[in-house]
Amino acid sequence: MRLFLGAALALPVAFASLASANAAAPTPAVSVSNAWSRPALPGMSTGVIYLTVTNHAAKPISLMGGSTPVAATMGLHRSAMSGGVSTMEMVDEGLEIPAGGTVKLEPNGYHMMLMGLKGGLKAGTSFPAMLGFGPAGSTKITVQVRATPPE
Ligand SMILES: [Cu+2]
Repeated sequence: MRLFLGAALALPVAFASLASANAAAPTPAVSVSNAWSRPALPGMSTGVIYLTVTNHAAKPISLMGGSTPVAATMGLHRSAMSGGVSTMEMVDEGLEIPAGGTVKLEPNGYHMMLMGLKGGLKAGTSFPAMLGFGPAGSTKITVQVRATPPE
């Protein structure tokens, strides 16, 4: 997985300023696997991405957000049960991945939320996306559209 430092990404200003303050820092050594999304019919406006991310660096990093050409916005969300109802919320502070640690974004937990889907997502196809990390760096991923989670 290639990593890009300072790639042009639509990320919050706070993240951008952190990134420039750490411009000399090494690119975070991150690998992403099992990135997948559920199928969506044309006309559906929202979708989700689940994935597994591993931080190979000696310092913690945070998954902050991202972007993809298939949707207007892509942000980090957390699902939770509230009074027996499943709800979800934006996670502005990011999701920390400990040094040497692996974190999974799975159904009923964290996910990347796609808003403003530009078309359907068909099972068996894939699409590109970019993940943004704090304090700096981003990585390009390929998301598989599938009806069931990868093994
Ligand atoms: Cu969501």
